[in-house]
Amino acid sequence: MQTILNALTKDNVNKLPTADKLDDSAPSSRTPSVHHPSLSRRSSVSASHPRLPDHGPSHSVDTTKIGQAVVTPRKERPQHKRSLTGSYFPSQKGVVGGEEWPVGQEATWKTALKANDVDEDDVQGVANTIVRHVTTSLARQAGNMDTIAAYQATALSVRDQLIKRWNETTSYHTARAPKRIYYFSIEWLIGRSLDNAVLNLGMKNTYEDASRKLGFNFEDLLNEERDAALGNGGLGRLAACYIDSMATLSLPGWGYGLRYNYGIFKQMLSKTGEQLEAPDPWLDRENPWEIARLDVAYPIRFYGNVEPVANSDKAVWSGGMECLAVAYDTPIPGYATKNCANIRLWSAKPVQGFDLNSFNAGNYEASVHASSEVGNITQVLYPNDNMYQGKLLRLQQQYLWCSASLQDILRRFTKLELPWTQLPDYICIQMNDTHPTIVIAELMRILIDEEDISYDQAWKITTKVFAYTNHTVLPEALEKWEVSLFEKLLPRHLQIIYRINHDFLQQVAKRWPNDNDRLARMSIIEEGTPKYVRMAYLAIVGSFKVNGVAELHSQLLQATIFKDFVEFKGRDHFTNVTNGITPRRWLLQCNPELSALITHSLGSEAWLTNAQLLKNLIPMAEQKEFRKAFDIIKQNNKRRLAEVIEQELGITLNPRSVFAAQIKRMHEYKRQTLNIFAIIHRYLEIKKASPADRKKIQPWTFIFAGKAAPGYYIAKLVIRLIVNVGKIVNNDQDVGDLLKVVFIPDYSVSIAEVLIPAADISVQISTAGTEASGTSNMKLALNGALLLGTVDGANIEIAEDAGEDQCFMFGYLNDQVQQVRYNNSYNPTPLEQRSPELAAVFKHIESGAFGDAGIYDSLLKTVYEHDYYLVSNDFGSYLAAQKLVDELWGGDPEEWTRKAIITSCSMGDFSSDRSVQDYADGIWGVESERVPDN
Ligand code: NBG
Repeated sequence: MQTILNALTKDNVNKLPTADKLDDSAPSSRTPSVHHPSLSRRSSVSASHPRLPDHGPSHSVDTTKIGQAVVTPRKERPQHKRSLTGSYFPSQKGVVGGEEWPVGQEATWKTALKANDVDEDDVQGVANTIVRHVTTSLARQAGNMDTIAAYQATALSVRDQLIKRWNETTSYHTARAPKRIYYFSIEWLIGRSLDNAVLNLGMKNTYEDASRKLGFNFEDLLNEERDAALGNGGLGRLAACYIDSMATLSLPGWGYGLRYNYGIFKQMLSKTGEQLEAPDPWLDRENPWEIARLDVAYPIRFYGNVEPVANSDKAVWSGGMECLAVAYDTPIPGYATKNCANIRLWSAKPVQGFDLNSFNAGNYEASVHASSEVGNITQVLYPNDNMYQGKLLRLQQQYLWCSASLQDILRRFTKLELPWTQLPDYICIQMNDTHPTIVIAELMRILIDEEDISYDQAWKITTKVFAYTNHTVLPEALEKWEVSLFEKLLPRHLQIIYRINHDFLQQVAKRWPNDNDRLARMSIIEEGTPKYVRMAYLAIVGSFKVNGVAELHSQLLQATIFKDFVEFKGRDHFTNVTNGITPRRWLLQCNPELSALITHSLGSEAWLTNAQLLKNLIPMAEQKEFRKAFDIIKQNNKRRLAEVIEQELGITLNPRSVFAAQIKRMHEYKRQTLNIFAIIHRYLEIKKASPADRKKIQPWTFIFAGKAAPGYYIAKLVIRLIVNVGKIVNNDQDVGDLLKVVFIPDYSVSIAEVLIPAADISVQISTAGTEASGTSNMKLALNGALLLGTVDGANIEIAEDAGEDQCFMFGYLNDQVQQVRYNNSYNPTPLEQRSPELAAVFKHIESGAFGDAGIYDSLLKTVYEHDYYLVSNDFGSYLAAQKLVDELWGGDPEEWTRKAIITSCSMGDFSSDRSVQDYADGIWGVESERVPDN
């Protein structure tokens, strides 16, 4: 960190005000102290997963019994076709993994099973399976084929491979009964699956050959796939990277989520640059990656009445509306392992196809109406990122998802026939943000009301099962539900939450007698009109571990929004796990040439499962030949992107310009504003320059991509400004190749895969203290983009690992932000004073240069007044950092490439394998359970 700070003090990088310009109360240190010992992402804390005190380690799985029957023999039970875990061959004799063949003739089964086996490099065998799907699943013939059909048949063939592994993994884990991790995420931003699946299976070449021999180019097939876009941004993509790593690390675990009929909206732009939103009916064409489990369905209740049961903690919840949650599985293959994880997504279905009462009354229309109301629950993903919206339907989504997932998990657990007290020895549930927090109350309800466990015992069990990851400190993103809404929809859960809060506050009061302020601050129920349930507080109280997603963020959580809880629960309750990204998708898949260079130079593919090996390539940065190879790859990737942009948007790019990418959701805190205002500044400078001076100016291409929440007016205005600046700048003869501004509409995982390998500069410029981590910063750095960023989120750790010399850091530090913000609001100075350059930019916008003067008034006003995100305060410093980029780009291209290589090869610690292993060791207490190779 120290060296980052040294770099920051260089006059030309950072025009930070000196301490005396700030109020005395401003902290004098500019060092965000991110080195609390318990906060290191590298600390693989010794397993601290909970075990109930009355059940010592002797009750954990006995590893010497591996491969043998589960400890407790199962009782005789009626025969069933297969278990709800999806295991093919459940034991019928009361012993999981028993010796006896379960159904029919063993030899016939085994021969049939073998007949479907295909070797990894058997091109004809793979072609056979593809053609089988063409003729059977799709009912087509060779003369009646197009690329869509070829894609679908190929995907189904790959899916066969996945299902085989899925079955083996499930059977193996069922037999071994290890502790399992369940990752609850309301968003799964998977993107496409075909390329990733064949790479992880190690069968890409085989599939390429087979499809070529069948008359199709594999690349064309890949492009037929529609993204599975069940997420808004970083949070949903993180879940997708983590499940890839869970599979790759052979951890026993599943993801749980919702099967929305509509993913994140499709973004289009109007002629005047406004964002338009269209639905994304991604399931319109069949989704070959999912397996419908129509037999795995759980009842879910909403509304209704609660009757207490006398002399007990129990209550009976009845009436209201019942529906079903039906399971759909998406197998997720690990890399270089047979293990296959699963994402189980729920779809809401009516209990019956019609409402019998209405039917009897002859009211056919009403009976159908009731079904469509239920179907609405899983209709659409809420399109908000880092923004909370308290809609009833959203709470319905959350409860349906949590209740169904928990019923599924508990069903699996009850098969082991162990006492409930051992639940925490067998399952851990990781809550990806507060969206699944209701699951805490749901487990309490099931244990108390359905399993006859006392409240106190239930609470003891429950608080050892859950861990909670916080992803934001932004107040507008913290979930709190109106009590009245909760009471209507989930009356029993509200009672349980009241009881949890009551007991919790009693303990607080005991510790801090007469501190009513503290009680009000810490209460899970926010008093007022209306009253709210604070979900983050419930998550903290009901979990055994809480983590943030980067060192600074974890530290801020503890120092600010969760400070009282740190005092109450102790520091050990809180920890950090810095986010990570999967190197399989974000290097192997998206940047095949760079991957090949790395594999060639390291002499093996081991880096794909041990990303730390990348650092062995750092010395290669000193070799001219290697630099040349690296540079050629970057040029190729830039050309590829330029071609796509030319084709799709008609903008011609200069591949020799600096490609600077800011690709993320549109949000004020991420400050696309700062970037577009700096672009306008650059534009004005070019216009002012003489022809001779223009020759000295370095060429830049600024690339933006990202969606704005449909109701986020200011964010949408920023898109409009970017698009309209592009229209003017890109067509200005004076500017030529020196500056291009591109807004790529409808950002998606697939677009990211083309953009990221082509970037020279990674623009990560959030106001310090606002971006919890960021993950595009990791993806871009891994692909050799240099970091142009603020001292925020994971930027800090990236700069530490790559070395600050490789990065261009600027801007106010977190400790200073409060004070500057206060001054902006309460001791405001005119914009001209805060930043004359920015004032000139605003004048130009107001002159109508980018559309009618006035359109952007409300956007500019956010900076003129209050400037909550410090755009004006950081503007000069941002320009200065860009100037350094100019100098390096124009002055020393070899040095640039050297820095790019060092950056890329220093990103080993940002592999999601490292993050997930940290969770497994430090929080979940689960171990690898690798399916044997044969
Ligand atoms: C986002 C943060 C990002 C972070 C991702 C994944 C939410 C609520 N938070 O900085 O803004 O990288 O989570 O942790 O979506």
